Amino acid sequence: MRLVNVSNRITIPRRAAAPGGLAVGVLAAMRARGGLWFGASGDCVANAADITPKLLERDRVTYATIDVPEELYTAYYNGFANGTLWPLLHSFLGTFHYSASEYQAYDAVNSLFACHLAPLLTDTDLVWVHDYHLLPLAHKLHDAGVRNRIGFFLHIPFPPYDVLRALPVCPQLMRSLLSFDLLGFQTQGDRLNFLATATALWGETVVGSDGAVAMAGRRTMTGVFPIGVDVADIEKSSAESLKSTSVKQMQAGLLGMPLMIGVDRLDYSKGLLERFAAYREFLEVHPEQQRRVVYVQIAPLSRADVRAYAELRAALEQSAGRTNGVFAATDWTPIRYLNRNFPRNVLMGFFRMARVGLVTPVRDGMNLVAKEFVAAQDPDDPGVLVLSSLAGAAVELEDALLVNPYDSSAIARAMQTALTMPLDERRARHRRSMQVLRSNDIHQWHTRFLRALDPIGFEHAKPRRAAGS
Ligand code: ADQ
Repeated sequence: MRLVNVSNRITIPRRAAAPGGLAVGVLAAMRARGGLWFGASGDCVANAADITPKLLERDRVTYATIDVPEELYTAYYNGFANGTLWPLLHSFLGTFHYSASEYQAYDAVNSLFACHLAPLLTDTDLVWVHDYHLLPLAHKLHDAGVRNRIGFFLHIPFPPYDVLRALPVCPQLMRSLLSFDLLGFQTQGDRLNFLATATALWGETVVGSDGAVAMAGRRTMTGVFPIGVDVADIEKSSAESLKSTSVKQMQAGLLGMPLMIGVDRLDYSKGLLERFAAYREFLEVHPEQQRRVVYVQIAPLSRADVRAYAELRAALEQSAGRTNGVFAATDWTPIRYLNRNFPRNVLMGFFRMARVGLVTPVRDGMNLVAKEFVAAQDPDDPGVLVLSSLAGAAVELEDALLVNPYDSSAIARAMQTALTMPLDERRARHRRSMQVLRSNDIHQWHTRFLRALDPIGFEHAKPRRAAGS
């Protein structure tokens, strides 16, 4: 059995990739199992007729990419995927828009994916499709004659039907999801929203007591597979990278002050404006903390061509500038706001030296940063995680300081609690959280999903661990 992962973009070795949780998770599965990873290259081709997949073999993984015509890709990616589905699935109806032509482009790019992936498949391949960019892909693969088992994992939330039905093509997309053999969700809440939508559209009889949806002779299983992190790898790399130049520079810049850190793609779902407001309130309510703490917010630009993201970027710069204007001293900058990527091991080193991790999305499927922050801590002197109760990670990380991300006073209080928490309590919370992370790490995530997708094929294909994975 060969694993075939399909995602909008893929992480090609030695090419700089934008950070993102999906790529981190899929890369771990590919490193452990080998196989084929198929997606768009990010480069353009003049005509769809000229597309030929480019293949690259590295360490038992075949990376296959296609170039997509620019106009089509923009309407698919910036338009329907990130202007329509991303806000809708995160329940942001105010940011959501719909355009029939963008939906057509989305549908057409899914057809292109299917038409170029189908010839690369063999009969025994297990196909695993990732995320909202590719909802119709199994349907398109069936049209192209593919009969393999195909699973789908949604990395982001699945909203209630009352939100989803704002989308004019909701019934078509829901229907095409039933071409998958298995649908995986981050939390039970997401799965139940999906099943309630199926019931609303097609009646109660389509949903079985085991959570499978049966329609027109097909049966689609559903399951909950919360994504995890590579705990052992993060423990090791976070400790080792304390010796790296970037981490030492950060340490020196703290001048002995505790570090509060936030690391998020620059996205309106991550609650950054609310977090900046909470930090301002924290400095007002606790003037004794002024010049006693450093807040570093790392937020690499993401989807910069989508209007809502450009607007958010401007608003964040204004907000950070206002806080620094009001509170900065000649020897202290209240917010250090960095729009750039860092190598993964350096980021884990930053987490390890931080006293407080701020992860306060207003909505998030899971949030890997929350789990990475916990895994990176020194167990003898661990930092404290302040975590949004509206992130999927809050289901597992009950020992974080859970906050409502819209409540700036609650976040400000949690910042103070975290900074003043006694060592014993920090250690106890960290120990319990680590047990949770270890019992559901990244290897268990892909193992559980693939076993559910094909129990028989799975038992015949043993994973391998690549060096360093
Ligand atoms: P994302 O929305 O991208 O993921 P998240 O889960 O936090 O969010 O993953 C981001 C990843 O990028 C983390 O591994 C983080 O370390 C990395 N990263 C962030 N900023 C970085 C920087 N400046 N430099 C380098 N790396 C950086 C989507 C969903 C989430 C879900 C994941 C995985 O939105 O809810 O958890 O997929 O399923």
